[in-house]
Amino acid sequence: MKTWHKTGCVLCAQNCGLEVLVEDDRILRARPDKDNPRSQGYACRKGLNIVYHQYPRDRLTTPLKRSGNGFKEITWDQAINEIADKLQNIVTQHSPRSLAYMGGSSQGGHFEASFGVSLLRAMGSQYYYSSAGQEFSGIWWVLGRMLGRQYYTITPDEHAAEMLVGWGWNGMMSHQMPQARKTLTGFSKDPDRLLVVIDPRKSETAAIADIHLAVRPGADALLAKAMIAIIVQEGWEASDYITQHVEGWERIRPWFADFDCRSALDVCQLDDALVHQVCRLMTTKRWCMHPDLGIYMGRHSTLNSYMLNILEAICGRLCVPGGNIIPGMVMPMGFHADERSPNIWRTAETAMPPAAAGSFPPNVMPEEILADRPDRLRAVLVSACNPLRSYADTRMFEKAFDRLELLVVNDIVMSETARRAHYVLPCRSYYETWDGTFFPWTFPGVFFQLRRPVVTPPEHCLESSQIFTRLADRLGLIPDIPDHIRKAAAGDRLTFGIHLMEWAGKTPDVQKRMPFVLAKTLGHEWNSGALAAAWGMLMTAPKTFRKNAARAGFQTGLDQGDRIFQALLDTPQGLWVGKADIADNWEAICTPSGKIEVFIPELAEEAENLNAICEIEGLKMPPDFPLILNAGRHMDTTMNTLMRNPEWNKGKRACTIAVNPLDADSYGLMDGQLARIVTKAGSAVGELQVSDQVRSGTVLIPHGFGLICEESVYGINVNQLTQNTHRDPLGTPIHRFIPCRIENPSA
Ligand SMILES: Nc1nc2c(c(=O)[nH]1)N[C@H]1C(S)=C(S)[C@@H](COP(=O)(O)OP(=O)(O)OC[C@H]3O[C@@H](n4cnc5c(=O)[nH]c(N)nc54)[C@H](O)[C@@H]3O)O[C@H]1N2
Ligand SMILES: Nc1nc2c(c(=O)[nH]1)N[C@H]1C(S)=C(S)[C@@H](COP(=O)(O)OP(=O)(O)OC[C@H]3O[C@@H](n4cnc5c(=O)[nH]c(N)nc54)[C@H](O)[C@@H]3O)O[C@H]1N2
Ligand code: SF4
Ligand SMILES: [Mo]
Repeated sequence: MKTWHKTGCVLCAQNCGLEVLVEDDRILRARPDKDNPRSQGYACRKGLNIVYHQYPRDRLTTPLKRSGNGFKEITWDQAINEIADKLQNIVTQHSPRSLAYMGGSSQGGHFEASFGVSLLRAMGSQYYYSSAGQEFSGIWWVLGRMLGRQYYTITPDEHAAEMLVGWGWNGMMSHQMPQARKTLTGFSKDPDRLLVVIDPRKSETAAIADIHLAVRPGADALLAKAMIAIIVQEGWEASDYITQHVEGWERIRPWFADFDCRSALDVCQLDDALVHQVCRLMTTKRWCMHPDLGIYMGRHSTLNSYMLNILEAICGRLCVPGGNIIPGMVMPMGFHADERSPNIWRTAETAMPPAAAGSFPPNVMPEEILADRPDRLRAVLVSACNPLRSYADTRMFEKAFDRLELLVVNDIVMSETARRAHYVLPCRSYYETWDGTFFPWTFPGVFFQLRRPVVTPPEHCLESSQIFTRLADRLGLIPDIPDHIRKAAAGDRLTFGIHLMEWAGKTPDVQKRMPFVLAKTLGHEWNSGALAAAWGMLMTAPKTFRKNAARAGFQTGLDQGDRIFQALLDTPQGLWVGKADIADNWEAICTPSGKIEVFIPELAEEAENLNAICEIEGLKMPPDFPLILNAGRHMDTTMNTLMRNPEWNKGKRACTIAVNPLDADSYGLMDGQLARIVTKAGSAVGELQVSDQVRSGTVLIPHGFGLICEESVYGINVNQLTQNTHRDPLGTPIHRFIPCRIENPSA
């Protein structure tokens, strides 16, 4: 019998609602779920092709151990025993600093992170690396300084805005906002609303914009400084708002008061009048901004974020309706890892702080492994990520991983990283187990969907949560759980909760090991550590969420979390679990002054000195690499490394080296022929695409290719062209500004 099941897309952070048709325990196809309150029947081509993700050709079904050049199948007991012993030896012999966990930021599964981080912490290490550390280190660090918390991701409140500014964001292809295409075309078509796009090229989003500022690649910080300066020089800033809510403006105002805007805009290759027009709109309209990888992975990453936030602050657009707001969230995405605190570790070799709300940037990991020091990294637990394709500089990562004494990979497939591991552990896919949505994209509503298993996992597959729990157990890191607590787990959840809290109150370490305790009790009953962790998260949610939940109809009380949990179980399409209030934004700000702090001492010199003259130098390309590679184009045919079966793109031009017609002409290259791209890190040959979407002087290649499928490589692994050292001071890769050249391989 065929049955439709409600679930969600696990491919990107939007997690749009899907319904999947299941027959004989197999997903046949997917359609958008109209009942999902956040996505409301919206889904893109990728989500509709979810079967290709769920049924890859290289699915793992049993634990594997490296043996010579290949792998041999082993039992779970053997895998857990051997890995635990090795971990213990490495940490005892060297130091806890020799251990890292890399994972926890997949777009479909969120609960493993609390287990991975708990295991790491229980073994004495703070070295948690994640994908967030290669996207958001700069912006989250800046938010930590300006608003007081690194996880106060300022989300655009687009529904209440008259103008949406997409800066370095191609939402028509990458989404990154609920119902992105619908929202963007809505802005574009509505005569009363405006879409402004700041992007060097005519992206799919720029193409429908009311105003497109085609900024020179890498010149965003300079442009933002010029825009702030225009506003200051014209006297357009939001004075009342600044007086009331902003601290430090008088101190930094001189950076802009005499700034030479015209020369700066010349360097940015932008029209003075058009930029003035945008500045006027920014000081008269209700607007919000969506910056993205063009800014975060762009040249000057952290400085870009600083400048953009100052711009928003002086226009009075932070923490106001229709502006950029601190969203309501069930749980913060990490913690405030202020590197000035002596309790926060830096990396040993590169002295990098965990600026992305507690996670370190993957870019520094190869140096941390290859370092010549006793406390270098020696053991890495990788889970739900694929560093050997996703992170910069595959060759450096391979070299580093080959030096590890222990590399363990949890995955559903034999990924490129798994192929180099000592142990490969087979996981349940996100359609075979429980997990949830997490990203706070909406305001004032707070959305949550508890995704349930819709098909049975292969017999020997486990959740990463369960794997980490087994390891912690074998390592003796979980306190002995009394019988009455175990038994209570089979009964009423609230009674269990009361017993658990009573025991936790008088037993050391229980609080710190809570994910494991939950997994071994409720998780044992429910066959899911993730589901147990979801219950635990709701039961111990922070006060701000409890308040939001009460506004959404879940009255406060000891059982509030449990009632929300039950409602989520009863509502498979997801639910509004909270309603935020803008007034709480101002209370949330926890800087020393209690206001938005625009003076950041560490960035002051760079910000003050930024001008046309130094940027003319900084933007000059070396003679042997005259072009700029944008290593990471997002299209309907790309999805990180989550779609491994090339058939999903059959007949499509998925992975090309794209250039502008002018550049193709000048190099004597034709659409469809082979071209070679060369960077400092390496070279690759692929199909050339000639397209007006590419800005002259630049080259576009998607990421997420170079995947091995049935022993042949599919597409270009763009990270063989990137260097892990080509990065911002906080570790973010500068993937949008890589010096390169194009050659004719047959010449
Ligand atoms: N189809 C598809 N969608 C995805 C993904 C995917 O793999 N495929 N991945 C998801 C993930 S994990 C993420 S993080 C998001 C990323 O989503 P986006 O950040 O929207 O992705 P990009 O394509 O990098 O878009 C950034 C835009 O920045 C522009 N840009 C490049 N250089 C500069 C510059 O110097 N200045 C400015 N102002 N702009 C510049 C590019 O031309 C591009 O149009 O996408 C998500 N969605
Ligand atoms: N050059 C370049 N590189 C980039 C980017 C770029 O723009 N340019 N963008 C980057 C960005 S924004 C991001 S977010 C990263 C993403 O990089 P990664 O964090 O590596 O994410 P994915 O490619 O999604 O890889 C997820 C891995 O998880 C596995 N997986 C899927 N489901 C499960 C499961 O249920 N359990 C377990 N244990 N594993 C599972 C998949 O098989 C896959 O191997 O890549 C980035 N890499
Ligand atoms: S926008 Fe993202 S979550 Fe939605 S269907 Fe597409 S890939 Fe999936
Ligand atoms: Mo990402």
